[in-house]
Amino acid sequence: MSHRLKDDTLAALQDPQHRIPSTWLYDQRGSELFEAITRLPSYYPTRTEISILEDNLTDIAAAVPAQSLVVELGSGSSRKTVPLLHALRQPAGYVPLDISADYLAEAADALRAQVPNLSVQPWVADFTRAFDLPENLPPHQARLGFFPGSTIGNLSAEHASHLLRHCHHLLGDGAQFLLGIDLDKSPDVLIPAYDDPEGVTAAFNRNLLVRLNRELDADFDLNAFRHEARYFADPARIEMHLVCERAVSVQVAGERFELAAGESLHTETSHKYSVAGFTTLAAKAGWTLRHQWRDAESRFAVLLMQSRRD
Ligand code: AVI
Repeated sequence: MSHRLKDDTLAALQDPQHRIPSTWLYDQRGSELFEAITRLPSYYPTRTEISILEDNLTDIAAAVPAQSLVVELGSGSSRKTVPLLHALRQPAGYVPLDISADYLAEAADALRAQVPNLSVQPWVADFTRAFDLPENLPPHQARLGFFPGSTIGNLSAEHASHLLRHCHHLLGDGAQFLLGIDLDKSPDVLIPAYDDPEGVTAAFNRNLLVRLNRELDADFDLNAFRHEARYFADPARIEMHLVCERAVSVQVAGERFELAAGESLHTETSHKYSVAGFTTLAAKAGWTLRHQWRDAESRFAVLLMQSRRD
């Protein structure tokens, strides 16, 4: 039994907000369902970011110093990382960071096969907390942080700013950071992205209850919970909830909780930024915006930021 999962879940059930950190959505099945989400017609962020990267690879490569070491937060979606590594001028190496050692090793092997002759140094790290880089890095001219997928949007503004500050320190002088952010837009586009007609996001969200039943010896009745995506304008965000359709009594890790009809478990927040708003947040953490690339409808932005000396 994971103590952190247990502590986070019990704390969420004891607190009136019932907020469970979204990292717990990603067990094996959750990761597979998320991968399926990224291919849904209504989930625009992944394909939009890929096409922004593809359309601007030459400009991106020109703006990044030759012999940069690429440090990716997350073990990499080869759909984004491989074209970037191919486009960059003599990348010095690639360091993917991920919390899951198994997933990381698999992804690193797949990448080695697609980008031969590149030093690939997978590194197990939880980037939602303070982390280090390996010591024996290959020689390089500068470091490029790469954080695609708008995953930074799943952090609170406070955590996002800690992470940006930590990366500023870790990547060092002359570093750059290439990062994807999802932009605020009409709920008519956002809600279907997080509540698709195929029901994949609902299954992704409900899978958390399957995980809690399995790993915390809980007895959530899956049929009593409905997936809901809620849009809020200030700060702009989507929240995913599991709403109780009726009063529920549930046992988790030996403790019993009563949930009333209409109460919900808040399982994820996905912040939607403006480039100006994100630039202000990043500036406080030592980063200056150098370039931005967007799609024609301004749904998503890829930002290249430069580290500023403090
Ligand atoms: C991983 N992350 C950027 C996704 C998002 O859009 O916030 C997670 C997700 N949740 C539901 N659909 C996708």
